Amino acid sequence: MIKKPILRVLSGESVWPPPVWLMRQAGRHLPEYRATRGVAGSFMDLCFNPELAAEVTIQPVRRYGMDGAILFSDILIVPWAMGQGLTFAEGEGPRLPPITDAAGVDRLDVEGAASRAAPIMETVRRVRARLAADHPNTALIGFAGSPWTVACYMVEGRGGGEFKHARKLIHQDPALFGALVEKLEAATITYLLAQADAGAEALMLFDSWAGQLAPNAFRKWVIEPNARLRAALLAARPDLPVIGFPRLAGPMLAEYAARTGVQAVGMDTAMDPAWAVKNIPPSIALQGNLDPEVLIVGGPALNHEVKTILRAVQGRPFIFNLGHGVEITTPPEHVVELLRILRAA
Ligand code: 1CP
Repeated sequence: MIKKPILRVLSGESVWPPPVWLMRQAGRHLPEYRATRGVAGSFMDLCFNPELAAEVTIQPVRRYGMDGAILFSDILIVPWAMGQGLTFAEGEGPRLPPITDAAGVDRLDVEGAASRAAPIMETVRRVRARLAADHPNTALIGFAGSPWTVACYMVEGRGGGEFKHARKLIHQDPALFGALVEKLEAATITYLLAQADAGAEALMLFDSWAGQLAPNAFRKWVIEPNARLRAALLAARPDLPVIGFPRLAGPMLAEYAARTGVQAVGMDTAMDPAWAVKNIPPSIALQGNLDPEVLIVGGPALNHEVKTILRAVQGRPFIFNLGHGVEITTPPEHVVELLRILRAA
């Protein structure tokens, strides 16, 4: 059997034209997503409805012919499964009761998390079966948030991007923050291995807020936890590739790539692909990094920006993606145009 293009890249091969998928491809820019979401009810209802979650995972594959299907779920499912409350207020993003002390960390239930996350594994099984039947070249990508990024939400109680409480806590009470990360790591390993058992063919670790940290804090709270996660996954599933995405890491991306053991690194919008080609070990694949705003604009700008990225990474194991998630206002025709440009490369 011929290996799927994304899995070939993740095993170190340069595949050209490069395979493609987009972060947040299964979201609100698609009318069929909004329709399914309307049937499901809330965002959490959709995440925990395996039939509808499998449907929205497949939607961008069906419409665009993506090489990757990203599991429809969220990075905040792990804290929810550990017993921290979670709601998504419409139009306002996630809300969690913030963890501020040792009692809050003690209450987190690592052992019970797996059974609470079981419906997500049913989604994975259904998607994998449907890909096998209808889209045999598309790889199913499972994911979790990395400990630093998920802990940011757990401590802050909400999103928004600054996470000043978490950034203070790592200096005020590193032992408390370390205890939180330790529990989060344990639950995340179990959660990711369950996805692999259910049929995920590659895993992605989203560290969206990695770029908040100074270099030493980045080493301690981004590189070390992701390296430990990677090692635990490797011990249990030696052939399962992992993509790491420490967003806005800047030059720390090189150290992350060299030390975590991931098979690919995601480049955010601000990363220069030519810099990454020079500074990331050549055995590690690159993924990224078109500015999501360019996909909204389309036309000659889209063509020019895509070709600039392709020129920089040609010859490398490379997966095309955006530098961050697809924006809600992205016209689906522009995604079709993007795939046309890539397939002709
Ligand atoms: O109303 C809706 O439909 C909810 C919007 C939404 C969606 C579509 C949220 C709430 N999460 C998701 C799905 C999601 N989130 C996926 C699977 C679908 C896909 O990618 O196609 C994935 C992989 C994520 C990952 C995720 N969630 C990240 C990491 C990637 C990134 O964007 O940086 C983060 C930071 C989250 C938290 C989150 N979930 C949802 C929102 C609005 C947010 C951001 C909150 C904030 O502003 O900090």
